[in-house]
Amino acid sequence: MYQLSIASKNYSSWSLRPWILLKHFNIEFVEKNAPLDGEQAYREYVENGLLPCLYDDGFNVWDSLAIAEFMAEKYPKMWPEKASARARARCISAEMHSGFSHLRCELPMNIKLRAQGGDLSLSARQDIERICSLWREARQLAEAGPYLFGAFSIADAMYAPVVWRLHCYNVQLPEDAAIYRDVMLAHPAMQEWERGAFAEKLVLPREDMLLEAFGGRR
Ligand SMILES: N[C@@H](CCC(=O)N[C@@H](CS)C(=O)NCC(=O)O)C(=O)O
Repeated sequence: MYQLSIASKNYSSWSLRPWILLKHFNIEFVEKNAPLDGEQAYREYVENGLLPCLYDDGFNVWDSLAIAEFMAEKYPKMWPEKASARARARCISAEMHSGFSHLRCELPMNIKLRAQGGDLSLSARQDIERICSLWREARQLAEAGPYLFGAFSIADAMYAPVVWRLHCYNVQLPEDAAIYRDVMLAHPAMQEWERGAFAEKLVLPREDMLLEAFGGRR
């Protein structure tokens, strides 16, 4: 049985990616939750101190994208079937993994937050525009299905935390991006993750700063 060690459901964008992937593909796993307290508490879970980490019979695989690739070797349907769509899905997953730092920084994942909306920097707005255009291009390549490339793939798992950020900070989106956001928000695993986030007690100090900047409640 796989074991997936994850951090806070409210705050850990990286943890959501492999979690939703395993859930979507109905892969059984034991979930281990670690606190997200800024301490080195994760060292007991994974050697680089960062979560998520997947254990397969004692063999550990860390980093959300590496976990996804590891699983895709066993479940090839995790990437789109058509070579061009598969290549593009890898491009946009890699871009998500290494980019969008302004969006990440200004709108940190906080699933319990329901902000009224606030001013974003030009760089963060450019990140969002880029994401919307990547989603649009993906949908143009998509086969049947409502997800980025039709059927749910690793690309959707990689962008799942962005969907929460756009939703929780009430970011206004073009119509096609809003449709995709809502498809993802309706995914049963996204809703299960949200219930898990609401059940958590942990509140990080930076929350008050965010509420001040964006208005709203948690
Ligand atoms: N690139 C890594 C990032 C993992 C990461 O930064 N995880 C955060 C939780 S969201 C963490 O473990 N932080 C603990 C710390 O910084 O001490 C991945 O994709 O898994």
